[in-house]
Amino acid sequence: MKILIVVTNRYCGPMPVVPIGACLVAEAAERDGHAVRVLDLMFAINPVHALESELGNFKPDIVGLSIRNIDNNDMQNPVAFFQDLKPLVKTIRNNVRSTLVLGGAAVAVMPEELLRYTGADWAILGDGEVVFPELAASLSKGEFPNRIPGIAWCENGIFRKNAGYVSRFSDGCLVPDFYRWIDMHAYLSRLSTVPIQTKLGCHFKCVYCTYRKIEGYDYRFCDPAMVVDTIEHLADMGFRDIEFVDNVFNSPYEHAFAICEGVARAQPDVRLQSLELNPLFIDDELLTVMEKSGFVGMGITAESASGIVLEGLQKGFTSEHVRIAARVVQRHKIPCLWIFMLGGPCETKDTVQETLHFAEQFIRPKDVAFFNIGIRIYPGTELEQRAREEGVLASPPQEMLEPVFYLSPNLDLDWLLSAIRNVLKAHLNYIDSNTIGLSFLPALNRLGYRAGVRSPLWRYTRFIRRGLRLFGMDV
Ligand code: B12
Ligand code: SF4
Repeated sequence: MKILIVVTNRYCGPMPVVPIGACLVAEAAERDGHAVRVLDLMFAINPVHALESELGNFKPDIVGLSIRNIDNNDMQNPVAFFQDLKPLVKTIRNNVRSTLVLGGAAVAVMPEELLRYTGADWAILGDGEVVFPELAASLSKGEFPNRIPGIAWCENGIFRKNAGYVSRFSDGCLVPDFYRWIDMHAYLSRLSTVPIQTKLGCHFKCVYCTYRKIEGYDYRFCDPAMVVDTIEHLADMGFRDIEFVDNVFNSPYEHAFAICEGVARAQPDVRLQSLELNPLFIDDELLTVMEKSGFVGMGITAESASGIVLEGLQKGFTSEHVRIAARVVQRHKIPCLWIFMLGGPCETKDTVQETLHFAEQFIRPKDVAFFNIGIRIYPGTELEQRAREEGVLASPPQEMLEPVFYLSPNLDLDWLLSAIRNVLKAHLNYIDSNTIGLSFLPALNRLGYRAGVRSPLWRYTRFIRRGLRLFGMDV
Protein backbone atom coordinates (compact mmCIF):
# COMPACT_ATOMS: atom_id res chain seq x y z
CA MET A 1 0.00 0.00 0.00
CA LYS A 2 1.04 3.63 -0.39
CA ILE A 3 1.32 5.25 3.03
CA LEU A 4 1.85 8.90 3.85
CA ILE A 5 2.78 9.82 7.42
CA VAL A 6 2.18 13.49 8.17
CA VAL A 7 4.02 15.05 11.10
CA THR A 8 1.61 17.75 12.27
CA ASN A 9 3.67 19.29 15.07
CA ARG A 10 4.85 22.81 14.22
CA TYR A 11 5.64 24.06 17.70
CA CYS A 12 9.22 25.30 18.07
CA GLY A 13 9.34 25.94 21.83
CA PRO A 14 11.62 25.35 23.70
CA MET A 15 13.10 23.93 20.47
CA PRO A 16 11.59 21.87 17.63
CA VAL A 17 11.48 18.22 18.69
CA VAL A 18 12.57 15.54 16.25
CA PRO A 19 9.53 13.35 15.39
CA ILE A 20 11.13 10.06 16.34
CA GLY A 21 7.80 8.23 16.76
CA ALA A 22 6.51 9.12 13.29
CA CYS A 23 9.84 8.03 11.74
CA LEU A 24 9.76 4.72 13.64
CA VAL A 25 6.24 4.08 12.36
CA ALA A 26 7.23 4.95 8.78
CA GLU A 27 10.26 2.66 8.95
CA ALA A 28 8.23 -0.24 10.37
CA ALA A 29 5.64 0.12 7.61
CA GLU A 30 8.37 0.21 4.97
CA ARG A 31 9.97 -2.92 6.43
CA ASP A 32 6.60 -4.59 5.89
CA GLY A 33 6.80 -3.87 2.18
CA HIS A 34 4.70 -0.72 1.87
CA ALA A 35 5.69 2.37 -0.10
CA VAL A 36 6.07 5.02 2.59
CA ARG A 37 6.68 8.75 2.65
CA VAL A 38 6.89 11.21 5.55
CA LEU A 39 5.69 14.78 5.20
CA ASP A 40 7.07 16.83 8.07
CA LEU A 41 5.11 20.07 8.48
CA MET A 42 7.38 21.47 11.21
CA PHE A 43 9.12 23.96 8.95
CA ALA A 44 6.57 24.12 6.10
CA ILE A 45 5.76 27.71 5.16
CA ASN A 46 2.20 26.79 4.20
CA PRO A 47 1.26 23.41 5.72
CA VAL A 48 -2.01 23.03 3.81
CA HIS A 49 -0.34 23.67 0.45
CA ALA A 50 2.50 21.31 1.33
CA LEU A 51 -0.02 18.59 2.19
CA GLU A 52 -2.16 19.22 -0.88
CA SER A 53 0.83 18.93 -3.17
CA GLU A 54 2.09 15.73 -1.47
CA LEU A 55 -1.35 14.13 -1.70
CA GLY A 56 -1.58 15.04 -5.38
CA ASN A 57 1.84 13.57 -6.17
CA PHE A 58 1.75 10.44 -4.03
CA LYS A 59 -1.98 9.55 -3.91
CA PRO A 60 -1.67 7.49 -0.72
CA ASP A 61 -4.01 4.66 0.30
CA ILE A 62 -3.47 5.45 3.96
CA VAL A 63 -2.69 8.80 5.56
CA GLY A 64 -1.33 8.62 9.09
CA LEU A 65 -1.46 11.86 11.07
CA SER A 66 1.18 12.01 13.79
CA ILE A 67 -0.19 14.24 16.56
CA ARG A 68 2.18 15.10 19.39
CA ASN A 69 0.77 18.05 21.31
CA ILE A 70 -2.84 18.87 22.13
CA ASP A 71 -1.81 22.25 23.46
CA ASN A 72 1.24 23.94 24.97
CA ASN A 73 0.38 23.09 28.60
CA ASP A 74 0.73 26.75 29.47
CA MET A 75 -1.93 28.27 31.69
CA GLN A 76 -0.59 31.80 31.23
CA ASN A 77 -0.54 31.73 27.42
CA PRO A 78 -2.54 28.70 26.29
CA VAL A 79 -2.28 27.67 22.63
CA ALA A 80 -4.59 24.92 21.33
CA PHE A 81 -2.54 23.06 18.69
CA PHE A 82 -5.28 20.49 18.06
CA GLN A 83 -7.21 23.15 16.15
CA ASP A 84 -4.58 23.02 13.40
CA LEU A 85 -5.82 19.53 12.54
CA LYS A 86 -9.17 20.57 11.03
CA PRO A 87 -7.73 22.27 7.90
CA LEU A 88 -5.36 19.32 7.38
CA VAL A 89 -8.17 16.76 7.63
CA LYS A 90 -10.33 18.84 5.30
CA THR A 91 -7.50 18.90 2.76
CA ILE A 92 -7.08 15.12 2.98
CA ARG A 93 -10.80 14.41 2.67
CA ASN A 94 -11.17 16.84 -0.26
CA ASN A 95 -8.23 15.45 -2.22
CA VAL A 96 -7.99 11.69 -1.68
CA ARG A 97 -10.09 8.74 -0.55
CA SER A 98 -7.39 7.41 1.77
CA THR A 99 -8.06 5.74 5.12
CA LEU A 100 -7.21 8.29 7.77
CA VAL A 101 -5.33 7.05 10.84
CA LEU A 102 -4.34 9.04 13.92
CA GLY A 103 -1.29 8.30 16.05
CA GLY A 104 1.10 10.04 18.42
CA ALA A 105 1.32 10.89 22.12
CA ALA A 106 -1.69 13.23 22.02
CA VAL A 107 -3.86 10.47 20.58
CA ALA A 108 -2.97 8.13 23.43
CA VAL A 109 -3.95 10.86 25.90
CA MET A 110 -7.35 11.75 24.36
CA PRO A 111 -8.21 9.20 21.64
CA GLU A 112 -11.98 9.56 21.73
CA GLU A 113 -11.94 13.34 21.66
CA LEU A 114 -9.43 13.45 18.79
CA LEU A 115 -11.29 10.79 16.78
CA ARG A 116 -14.52 12.74 17.14
CA TYR A 117 -12.85 16.09 16.47
CA THR A 118 -11.11 14.95 13.27
CA GLY A 119 -13.59 12.34 12.06
CA ALA A 120 -10.62 10.04 11.33
CA ASP A 121 -11.23 6.35 10.62
CA TRP A 122 -8.83 4.81 13.16
CA ALA A 123 -6.67 5.85 16.08
CA ILE A 124 -3.61 4.00 17.31
CA LEU A 125 -3.01 4.05 21.03
CA GLY A 126 0.65 3.98 21.89
CA ASP A 127 3.24 1.85 20.15
CA GLY A 128 2.66 2.78 16.54
CA GLU A 129 5.58 0.89 15.03
CA VAL A 130 3.97 -2.37 16.18
CA VAL A 131 0.26 -1.63 15.72
CA PHE A 132 0.31 0.46 12.54
CA PRO A 133 1.88 -2.22 10.27
CA GLU A 134 -0.75 -4.68 11.52
CA LEU A 135 -3.46 -2.18 10.64
CA ALA A 136 -1.97 -1.63 7.18
CA ALA A 137 -1.74 -5.39 6.60
CA SER A 138 -5.34 -5.86 7.63
CA LEU A 139 -6.58 -2.97 5.47
CA SER A 140 -4.63 -4.28 2.47
CA LYS A 141 -6.59 -7.56 2.77
CA GLY A 142 -9.82 -5.60 2.83
CA GLU A 143 -10.60 -6.58 6.44
CA PHE A 144 -12.30 -4.48 9.12
CA PRO A 145 -9.30 -4.25 11.49
CA ASN A 146 -11.15 -3.92 14.79
CA ARG A 147 -9.50 -6.96 16.40
CA ILE A 148 -5.99 -5.52 16.45
CA PRO A 149 -4.80 -4.74 19.99
CA GLY A 150 -4.04 -1.05 20.54
CA ILE A 151 -6.59 0.35 18.13
CA ALA A 152 -9.60 2.67 18.62
CA TRP A 153 -12.41 3.83 16.36
CA CYS A 154 -15.94 5.22 16.41
CA GLU A 155 -18.76 2.96 15.25
CA ASN A 156 -22.23 4.42 14.78
CA GLY A 157 -21.17 7.32 16.98
CA ILE A 158 -19.92 5.04 19.78
CA PHE A 159 -16.26 5.13 20.76
CA ARG A 160 -14.64 1.69 20.80
CA LYS A 161 -11.16 0.56 21.63
CA ASN A 162 -9.34 -2.69 21.60
CA ALA A 163 -6.85 -2.47 24.43
CA GLY A 164 -4.03 -4.95 24.49
CA TYR A 165 -0.39 -5.50 25.01
CA VAL A 166 2.23 -4.92 22.37
CA SER A 167 5.88 -5.68 22.70
CA ARG A 168 7.73 -2.54 21.65
CA PHE A 169 11.41 -3.27 22.00
CA SER A 170 11.19 -6.83 20.68
CA ASP A 171 12.97 -6.13 17.40
CA GLY A 172 15.63 -4.01 19.08
CA CYS A 173 14.90 -1.04 16.84
CA LEU A 174 15.38 2.04 18.98
CA VAL A 175 16.05 4.83 16.55
CA PRO A 176 15.09 5.18 12.92
CA ASP A 177 17.35 6.31 10.12
CA PHE A 178 16.43 9.96 10.72
CA TYR A 179 18.07 11.25 7.52
CA ARG A 180 15.93 8.88 5.47
CA TRP A 181 12.69 10.53 6.63
CA ILE A 182 13.16 14.13 7.72
CA ASP A 183 15.36 17.17 7.22
CA MET A 184 17.64 16.59 10.20
CA HIS A 185 19.82 19.56 9.39
CA ALA A 186 16.82 21.87 9.87
CA TYR A 187 16.34 20.42 13.36
CA LEU A 188 19.99 20.28 14.40
CA SER A 189 20.57 23.87 13.31
CA ARG A 190 17.83 24.92 15.76
CA LEU A 191 19.50 23.21 18.71
CA SER A 192 17.22 20.16 18.59
CA THR A 193 18.58 17.04 20.24
CA VAL A 194 18.38 13.50 18.93
CA PRO A 195 15.88 11.56 21.05
CA ILE A 196 16.39 8.04 22.34
CA GLN A 197 14.03 6.01 24.50
CA THR A 198 15.37 3.26 26.74
CA LYS A 199 12.17 1.95 28.30
CA LEU A 200 8.43 2.43 28.44
CA GLY A 201 6.10 2.71 31.41
CA CYS A 202 6.16 4.28 34.87
CA HIS A 203 5.49 2.84 38.30
CA PHE A 204 4.56 6.16 39.90
CA LYS A 205 1.01 7.43 40.28
CA CYS A 206 1.16 11.22 40.12
CA VAL A 207 -2.38 12.60 40.13
CA TYR A 208 -2.09 14.69 36.98
CA CYS A 209 -0.12 12.33 34.79
CA THR A 210 -1.08 10.95 31.40
CA TYR A 211 2.13 9.05 30.80
CA ARG A 212 0.84 5.78 32.15
CA LYS A 213 -2.07 6.11 29.75
CA ILE A 214 0.44 6.43 26.90
CA GLU A 215 2.95 3.78 27.91
CA GLY A 216 1.37 1.76 30.71
CA TYR A 217 2.26 1.07 34.33
CA ASP A 218 4.59 -1.88 33.72
CA TYR A 219 8.10 -1.25 32.54
CA ARG A 220 9.22 -2.54 29.15
CA PHE A 221 12.98 -2.25 28.87
CA CYS A 222 15.47 -2.04 26.12
CA ASP A 223 18.62 -3.94 27.04
CA PRO A 224 21.22 -1.39 28.33
CA ALA A 225 23.91 -2.90 26.08
CA MET A 226 21.65 -2.28 23.09
CA VAL A 227 21.09 1.32 24.21
CA VAL A 228 24.86 1.81 24.34
CA ASP A 229 25.27 0.29 20.86
CA THR A 230 22.57 2.63 19.56
CA ILE A 231 24.28 5.67 21.06
CA GLU A 232 27.54 4.60 19.42
CA HIS A 233 25.66 4.18 16.14
CA LEU A 234 24.21 7.71 16.48
CA ALA A 235 27.70 9.05 17.18
CA ASP A 236 28.98 7.28 14.03
CA MET A 237 26.19 9.01 12.10
CA GLY A 238 27.59 12.34 13.32
CA PHE A 239 24.92 13.06 15.95
CA ARG A 240 26.37 14.67 19.06
CA ASP A 241 23.52 15.93 21.25
CA ILE A 242 21.46 12.98 22.40
CA GLU A 243 18.52 13.22 24.78
CA PHE A 244 16.89 10.42 26.74
CA VAL A 245 13.13 10.85 26.39
CA ASP A 246 12.02 8.24 28.93
CA ASN A 247 9.19 9.29 31.25
CA VAL A 248 11.67 9.12 34.11
CA PHE A 249 15.26 8.48 33.10
CA ASN A 250 16.60 7.36 36.50
CA SER A 251 13.82 4.96 37.48
CA PRO A 252 14.47 2.09 37.74
CA TYR A 253 17.82 3.27 39.05
CA GLU A 254 19.73 0.13 37.99
CA HIS A 255 18.64 0.48 34.37
CA ALA A 256 19.83 4.09 34.11
CA PHE A 257 23.03 3.20 35.94
CA ALA A 258 23.83 0.31 33.59
CA ILE A 259 23.28 2.54 30.55
CA CYS A 260 25.54 5.29 31.89
CA GLU A 261 28.19 2.76 32.89
CA GLY A 262 28.13 1.28 29.38
CA VAL A 263 28.40 4.69 27.71
CA ALA A 264 31.20 5.72 30.10
CA ARG A 265 33.08 2.58 29.09
CA ALA A 266 32.49 2.99 25.34
CA GLN A 267 33.23 6.75 25.35
CA PRO A 268 31.38 7.72 22.15
CA ASP A 269 31.82 11.35 21.15
CA VAL A 270 28.39 12.51 22.38
CA ARG A 271 26.84 14.96 24.81
CA LEU A 272 23.96 13.42 26.73
CA GLN A 273 20.99 14.98 28.50
CA SER A 274 17.62 14.18 30.00
CA LEU A 275 15.01 16.49 31.46
CA GLU A 276 13.24 13.74 33.34
CA LEU A 277 15.07 12.79 36.52
CA ASN A 278 13.23 11.89 39.70
CA PRO A 279 14.80 13.28 42.93
CA LEU A 280 14.15 9.98 44.68
CA PHE A 281 16.88 8.22 42.71
CA ILE A 282 19.65 10.80 42.69
CA ASP A 283 22.86 9.92 44.48
CA ASP A 284 26.59 10.52 44.15
CA GLU A 285 27.22 7.21 42.39
CA LEU A 286 24.66 7.92 39.66
CA LEU A 287 25.80 11.49 39.06
CA THR A 288 29.43 10.36 38.94
CA VAL A 289 28.70 7.78 36.25
CA MET A 290 26.48 10.29 34.40
CA GLU A 291 29.41 12.72 34.39
CA LYS A 292 31.72 10.03 33.05
CA SER A 293 29.24 9.14 30.32
CA GLY A 294 29.15 12.72 29.04
CA PHE A 295 26.00 14.30 30.49
CA VAL A 296 25.90 18.04 29.78
CA GLY A 297 22.51 18.76 31.32
CA MET A 298 19.81 17.17 33.44
CA GLY A 299 16.35 18.23 34.54
CA ILE A 300 15.00 17.27 37.94
CA THR A 301 11.22 17.14 38.05
CA ALA A 302 10.87 18.07 41.71
CA GLU A 303 7.54 19.90 41.06
CA SER A 304 7.54 21.33 44.61
CA ALA A 305 9.70 21.50 47.71
CA SER A 306 6.71 21.45 50.03
CA GLY A 307 5.82 18.12 51.62
CA ILE A 308 2.11 18.94 51.66
CA VAL A 309 2.01 19.67 47.94
CA LEU A 310 4.16 16.66 47.03
CA GLU A 311 1.66 14.52 48.91
CA GLY A 312 -1.25 16.23 47.17
CA LEU A 313 0.39 15.47 43.82
CA GLN A 314 1.17 11.90 45.00
CA LYS A 315 4.71 12.23 43.72
CA GLY A 316 5.95 9.32 45.82
CA PHE A 317 8.78 11.37 47.38
CA THR A 318 9.02 13.93 50.14
CA SER A 319 10.50 17.41 50.52
CA GLU A 320 13.42 15.76 52.33
CA HIS A 321 14.18 13.69 49.21
CA VAL A 322 14.21 16.92 47.20
CA ARG A 323 16.68 18.48 49.61
CA ILE A 324 18.91 15.40 49.63
CA ALA A 325 18.93 15.41 45.81
CA ALA A 326 19.86 19.11 45.82
CA ARG A 327 22.84 18.47 48.09
CA VAL A 328 24.02 15.68 45.78
CA VAL A 329 23.65 17.94 42.72
CA GLN A 330 25.76 20.60 44.46
CA ARG A 331 28.64 18.14 44.70
CA HIS A 332 28.70 17.50 40.94
CA LYS A 333 29.38 19.39 37.75
CA ILE A 334 26.38 18.54 35.57
CA PRO A 335 24.26 21.67 34.95
CA CYS A 336 20.80 21.16 36.40
CA LEU A 337 17.35 22.48 35.47
CA TRP A 338 15.00 22.32 38.44
CA ILE A 339 11.40 21.95 37.28
CA PHE A 340 8.55 23.09 39.53
CA MET A 341 4.79 23.22 39.02
CA LEU A 342 3.08 25.72 41.29
CA GLY A 343 -0.62 25.72 42.08
CA GLY A 344 -1.28 21.99 42.47
CA PRO A 345 -3.56 20.37 45.06
CA CYS A 346 -3.02 21.69 48.60
CA GLU A 347 -0.87 24.60 47.34
CA THR A 348 -1.14 27.78 49.43
CA LYS A 349 0.87 30.98 49.77
CA ASP A 350 2.97 29.27 52.44
CA THR A 351 3.78 26.20 50.34
CA VAL A 352 4.72 28.39 47.35
CA GLN A 353 7.03 30.34 49.62
CA GLU A 354 8.54 27.08 50.87
CA THR A 355 9.40 26.11 47.28
CA LEU A 356 10.79 29.57 46.47
CA HIS A 357 12.84 29.46 49.65
CA PHE A 358 14.20 26.04 48.65
CA ALA A 359 15.20 27.44 45.26
CA GLU A 360 16.98 30.36 46.90
CA GLN A 361 18.82 28.13 49.35
CA PHE A 362 19.75 25.18 47.17
CA ILE A 363 19.87 26.10 43.50
CA ARG A 364 23.34 27.13 42.37
CA PRO A 365 23.58 30.31 40.27
CA LYS A 366 24.87 28.21 37.35
CA ASP A 367 21.75 26.03 37.51
CA VAL A 368 18.27 27.05 36.44
CA ALA A 369 14.84 27.00 38.09
CA PHE A 370 11.76 26.68 35.89
CA PHE A 371 8.39 27.56 37.43
CA ASN A 372 5.27 26.34 35.69
CA ILE A 373 1.99 27.78 36.89
CA GLY A 374 -1.16 25.66 37.08
CA ILE A 375 -1.52 22.07 35.91
CA ARG A 376 -3.20 20.95 32.68
CA ILE A 377 -6.12 18.66 33.55
CA TYR A 378 -6.60 15.56 31.39
CA PRO A 379 -9.65 13.31 31.38
CA GLY A 380 -9.27 10.12 33.38
CA THR A 381 -6.71 11.47 35.83
CA GLU A 382 -7.21 11.79 39.59
CA LEU A 383 -6.65 15.49 39.17
CA GLU A 384 -9.73 15.67 36.96
CA GLN A 385 -11.81 14.03 39.67
CA ARG A 386 -10.43 16.34 42.34
CA ALA A 387 -10.94 19.43 40.17
CA ARG A 388 -14.59 18.47 39.68
CA GLU A 389 -15.09 17.85 43.41
CA GLU A 390 -13.52 21.22 44.24
CA GLY A 391 -15.56 23.03 41.58
CA VAL A 392 -12.38 24.02 39.69
CA LEU A 393 -13.51 22.16 36.53
CA ALA A 394 -16.90 22.33 34.87
CA SER A 395 -16.22 21.22 31.26
CA PRO A 396 -17.33 17.68 30.36
CA PRO A 397 -14.52 15.30 29.26
CA GLN A 398 -15.42 15.65 25.59
CA GLU A 399 -14.65 19.39 25.78
CA MET A 400 -11.28 18.95 27.45
CA LEU A 401 -9.26 19.17 24.25
CA GLU A 402 -9.58 22.89 24.95
CA PRO A 403 -6.86 23.50 27.55
CA VAL A 404 -8.23 23.44 31.11
CA PHE A 405 -6.01 23.95 34.15
CA TYR A 406 -6.01 23.20 37.83
CA LEU A 407 -5.09 25.92 40.28
CA SER A 408 -5.48 25.25 43.96
CA PRO A 409 -8.60 27.02 45.28
CA ASN A 410 -6.44 28.04 48.27
CA LEU A 411 -4.22 30.20 46.13
CA ASP A 412 -4.76 33.60 44.58
CA LEU A 413 -3.52 33.64 40.97
CA ASP A 414 -2.63 37.34 41.00
CA TRP A 415 -0.56 36.87 44.13
CA LEU A 416 1.20 33.87 42.58
CA LEU A 417 1.97 35.68 39.33
CA SER A 418 3.38 38.65 41.16
CA ALA A 419 5.46 36.42 43.46
CA ILE A 420 6.96 34.69 40.40
CA ARG A 421 7.57 38.02 38.67
CA ASN A 422 9.47 39.23 41.72
CA VAL A 423 11.70 36.18 42.04
CA LEU A 424 12.42 36.22 38.31
CA LYS A 425 13.52 39.84 38.63
CA ALA A 426 15.85 38.97 41.46
CA HIS A 427 17.30 35.78 39.92
CA LEU A 428 18.58 35.77 36.37
CA ASN A 429 18.79 31.97 36.45
CA TYR A 430 15.02 31.58 36.95
CA ILE A 431 12.48 31.18 34.14
CA ASP A 432 8.74 30.54 33.83
CA SER A 433 6.41 29.37 31.06
CA ASN A 434 6.43 32.89 29.55
CA THR A 435 10.11 32.33 28.79
CA ILE A 436 9.45 29.10 26.84
CA GLY A 437 6.67 30.85 24.91
CA LEU A 438 8.88 33.80 23.90
CA SER A 439 8.15 34.47 20.24
CA PHE A 440 11.83 35.00 19.42
CA LEU A 441 13.02 31.75 21.07
CA PRO A 442 13.20 29.91 17.69
CA ALA A 443 15.40 32.72 16.32
CA LEU A 444 17.52 32.54 19.45
CA ASN A 445 18.01 28.80 18.92
CA ARG A 446 19.24 29.39 15.36
CA LEU A 447 21.45 32.27 16.38
CA GLY A 448 22.88 30.23 19.25
CA TYR A 449 23.68 27.33 16.93
CA ARG A 450 25.45 29.62 14.47
CA ALA A 451 27.44 31.17 17.31
CA GLY A 452 28.65 27.70 18.30
CA VAL A 453 26.34 27.26 21.30
CA ARG A 454 25.27 23.66 21.87
CA SER A 455 22.20 22.22 23.54
CA PRO A 456 20.82 22.64 26.15
CA LEU A 457 20.27 26.35 25.71
CA TRP A 458 18.86 26.72 29.23
CA ARG A 459 22.43 26.41 30.59
CA TYR A 460 22.95 29.96 29.31
CA THR A 461 19.81 31.41 30.90
CA ARG A 462 21.67 33.93 33.08
CA PHE A 463 23.66 35.30 30.16
CA ILE A 464 20.73 35.37 27.74
CA ARG A 465 18.44 37.15 30.20
CA ARG A 466 21.14 39.64 31.11
CA GLY A 467 21.88 40.31 27.42
CA LEU A 468 18.22 40.77 26.52
CA ARG A 469 17.73 43.12 29.45
CA LEU A 470 20.61 45.24 28.21
CA PHE A 471 18.55 45.63 25.03
CA GLY A 472 15.70 46.92 27.20
CA MET A 473 13.60 43.75 27.08
CA ASP A 474 11.57 42.81 30.14
CA VAL A 475 12.53 39.12 30.31
C1 B12 B 1 10.53 13.70 26.32
C2 B12 B 1 9.33 14.60 26.17
C3 B12 B 1 9.57 15.95 25.93
C4 B12 B 1 10.96 16.53 25.68
C5 B12 B 1 11.33 16.23 24.22
C6 B12 B 1 12.81 16.09 24.01
C7 B12 B 1 13.15 15.58 22.64
N1 B12 B 1 14.37 15.79 22.28
O1 B12 B 1 12.35 15.00 21.92
C8 B12 B 1 10.72 18.04 25.98
C9 B12 B 1 10.96 18.27 27.46
C10 B12 B 1 11.58 19.02 25.19
C11 B12 B 1 9.23 18.15 25.71
C12 B12 B 1 8.61 19.33 25.38
C13 B12 B 1 7.24 19.43 25.21
N2 B12 B 1 6.31 18.52 25.50
CO1 B12 B 1 6.73 16.68 25.89
N3 B12 B 1 6.97 14.87 26.24
C14 B12 B 1 8.01 14.08 26.29
C15 B12 B 1 7.61 12.62 26.59
C16 B12 B 1 7.99 12.28 28.01
C17 B12 B 1 8.21 11.59 25.63
C18 B12 B 1 8.04 11.90 24.14
C19 B12 B 1 8.83 10.93 23.29
O2 B12 B 1 9.80 11.31 22.65
N4 B12 B 1 8.45 9.64 23.26
C20 B12 B 1 9.13 8.59 22.52
C21 B12 B 1 8.59 8.42 21.09
C22 B12 B 1 9.22 7.21 20.44
O3 B12 B 1 7.21 8.23 21.16
P1 B12 B 1 6.18 9.05 20.28
O4 B12 B 1 6.82 10.16 19.55
O5 B12 B 1 5.01 9.37 21.11
O6 B12 B 1 5.75 7.98 19.17
C23 B12 B 1 5.08 6.77 19.41
C24 B12 B 1 3.56 6.88 19.43
O7 B12 B 1 3.07 8.11 19.84
C25 B12 B 1 3.13 6.50 18.05
N5 B12 B 1 3.12 7.48 16.97
C26 B12 B 1 3.77 8.63 16.80
N6 B12 B 1 3.48 9.20 15.62
C27 B12 B 1 2.61 8.38 14.99
C28 B12 B 1 1.99 8.48 13.74
C29 B12 B 1 1.12 7.47 13.34
C30 B12 B 1 0.46 7.56 12.03
C31 B12 B 1 0.88 6.36 14.20
C32 B12 B 1 -0.05 5.32 13.78
C33 B12 B 1 1.49 6.28 15.44
C34 B12 B 1 2.37 7.27 15.83
O8 B12 B 1 4.08 5.51 17.74
C35 B12 B 1 5.37 5.95 18.18
C36 B12 B 1 6.28 4.81 18.41
O9 B12 B 1 5.76 3.91 19.36
C37 B12 B 1 6.05 12.69 26.38
C38 B12 B 1 5.24 11.79 27.28
C39 B12 B 1 5.16 10.40 26.72
N7 B12 B 1 5.38 9.44 27.54
O10 B12 B 1 4.90 10.23 25.54
C40 B12 B 1 5.73 14.18 26.60
C41 B12 B 1 4.60 14.82 25.79
C42 B12 B 1 4.67 14.30 24.38
N8 B12 B 1 4.91 16.24 25.82
C43 B12 B 1 3.85 16.98 25.86
C44 B12 B 1 3.88 18.41 25.81
C45 B12 B 1 2.56 19.12 26.02
C46 B12 B 1 5.07 19.11 25.59
C47 B12 B 1 5.25 20.63 25.45
C48 B12 B 1 4.17 21.38 24.69
C49 B12 B 1 5.41 21.20 26.85
C50 B12 B 1 5.82 22.66 26.89
N9 B12 B 1 4.92 23.53 27.25
O11 B12 B 1 6.93 22.99 26.60
C51 B12 B 1 6.62 20.70 24.73
C52 B12 B 1 6.44 20.66 23.21
C53 B12 B 1 7.75 20.58 22.48
C54 B12 B 1 7.58 20.66 20.99
N10 B12 B 1 8.38 21.51 20.35
O12 B12 B 1 6.73 20.01 20.41
C55 B12 B 1 2.59 16.15 25.93
C56 B12 B 1 1.83 16.11 24.59
C57 B12 B 1 0.35 15.78 24.68
C58 B12 B 1 -0.42 16.90 25.29
N11 B12 B 1 -0.74 16.75 26.54
O13 B12 B 1 -0.68 17.89 24.67
C59 B12 B 1 3.13 14.77 26.40
C60 B12 B 1 2.36 13.54 25.95
C61 B12 B 1 3.18 14.79 27.95
C62 B12 B 1 1.84 15.14 28.58
N12 B12 B 1 1.81 16.18 29.33
O14 B12 B 1 0.83 14.51 28.43
N13 B12 B 1 8.62 16.94 25.82
S1 SF4 C 1 6.80 10.02 37.75
FE1 SF4 C 1 6.46 11.26 35.91
S2 SF4 C 1 5.77 9.79 34.36
FE2 SF4 C 1 5.59 8.76 36.32
S3 SF4 C 1 3.46 9.09 36.99
FE3 SF4 C 1 4.72 10.76 37.88
S4 SF4 C 1 4.65 12.46 36.40
FE4 SF4 C 1 3.94 10.55 35.38
